Amino acid sequence: MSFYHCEKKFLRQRALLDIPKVRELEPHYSAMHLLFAWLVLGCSFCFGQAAPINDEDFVSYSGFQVWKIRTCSNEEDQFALQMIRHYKFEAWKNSDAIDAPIGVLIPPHFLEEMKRKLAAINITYEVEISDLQNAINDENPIINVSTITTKMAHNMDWTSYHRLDDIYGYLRYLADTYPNLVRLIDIGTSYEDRPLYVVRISNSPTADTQPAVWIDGGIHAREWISPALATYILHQLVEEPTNAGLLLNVDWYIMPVMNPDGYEYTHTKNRLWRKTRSKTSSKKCRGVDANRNFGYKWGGAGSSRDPCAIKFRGSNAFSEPETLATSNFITEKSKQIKLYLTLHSFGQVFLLPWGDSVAYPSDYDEMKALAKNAASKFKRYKYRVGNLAAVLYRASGNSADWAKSIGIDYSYTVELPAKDFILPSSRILPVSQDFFPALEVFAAKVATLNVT
Ligand code: 0X9
Ligand code: ZN
Repeated sequence: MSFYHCEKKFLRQRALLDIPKVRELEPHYSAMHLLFAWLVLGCSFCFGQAAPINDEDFVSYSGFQVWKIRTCSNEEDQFALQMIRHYKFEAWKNSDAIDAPIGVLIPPHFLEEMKRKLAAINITYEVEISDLQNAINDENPIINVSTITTKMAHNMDWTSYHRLDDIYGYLRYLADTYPNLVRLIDIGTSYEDRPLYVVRISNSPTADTQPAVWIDGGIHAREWISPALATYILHQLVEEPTNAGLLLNVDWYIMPVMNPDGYEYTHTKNRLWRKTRSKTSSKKCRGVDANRNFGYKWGGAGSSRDPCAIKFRGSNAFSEPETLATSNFITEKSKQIKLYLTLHSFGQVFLLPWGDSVAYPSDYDEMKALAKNAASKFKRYKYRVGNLAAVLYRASGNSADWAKSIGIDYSYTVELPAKDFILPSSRILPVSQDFFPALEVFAAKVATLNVT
């Protein structure tokens, strides 16, 4: 990022903010700072909090804006984060890195107040989305009529985001049409009783003997590009003969939608829902962040014990039927699965363990070399590669850390390209086509590994 907007403002600002010269990167506030922030921010939050919504009502984001706040120093960064926490706004991608802009979702009735507060301390921002509901309405135009009227055996395409029925219909279609290659495995049911499906692709005559790649999508309900890419990968591996080389000596396990209840909920009620849909100890708040619910370092930094928080870790590790079924299946196949890949959005980054703290596995360099090699295949979008906690933020209980911890040597989280969670459906194909060649690198590596 360029720091041109940062010039010549520090002195005036330091006086305004009254913040000490040295601050830690991690949030750390003295009572004085908190009191001061409280005074600067005022107490509008005490009165202005939105009324609790009925969980079954449709949530409109009309008038909501997404801002990118650009900070110039740790002090500003911490101050902006403190302000976001104070107002209980949702921060999108508040990377700990000082040069990363902070995305923040601002409800309409706070817009003016925020403008004033940021102007008072001279912090700059850009309005990235001026009306979130408009962006949501434009994201996924009605599926084109020809798909519905032609008598296709499935409704899937990669020019629109599809409901779960279409996705599951496509998985069944693949299993029925290519029985020698594809098996649909029902690994359990979600909290709301939807099936949890894994697709196995294997051209080996003896099942489960080849080294395998695991790919999952849709852990986070609102990251629609993730299941879209997972189904695109299925399509390419199964239906595109030129990709036959990727099936040589390698099996694939692909779970396109790990959190089907949440996914459906984002289509019907709340486009920005992230979690599962289970009941919690709070009557008001449902759902667990499935990517904080896995059983390695569960409950640590970057996860919340508050059932209303978007990073709620759950009452215990694997409290959710979705994470439990997935982890049981992967554990059962852990000798075979050599590479774990979980698809998220957004950020254009390959994240490597560990995510609970800034710590690196002993084979980090090798993991990183493979990811860099895979990322070098991307032509349209450039990805960064690095340790989760260092590049992004801490995320204890995430699935990729857990996969690494059970001995799957190559374990990655990918944050796909997008500016925010709303990505027009016209971008599904460009993102997917750009991503697919990276799998050649992964498959080639996995093919060399022994199933022990
Ligand atoms: O916070 C998360 O769970 C992920 N980011 S997201 O915006 N998609 O929610 C990052 C988790 C990274 N996890 C691992 N490195 N395994
Ligand atoms: Zn995610």
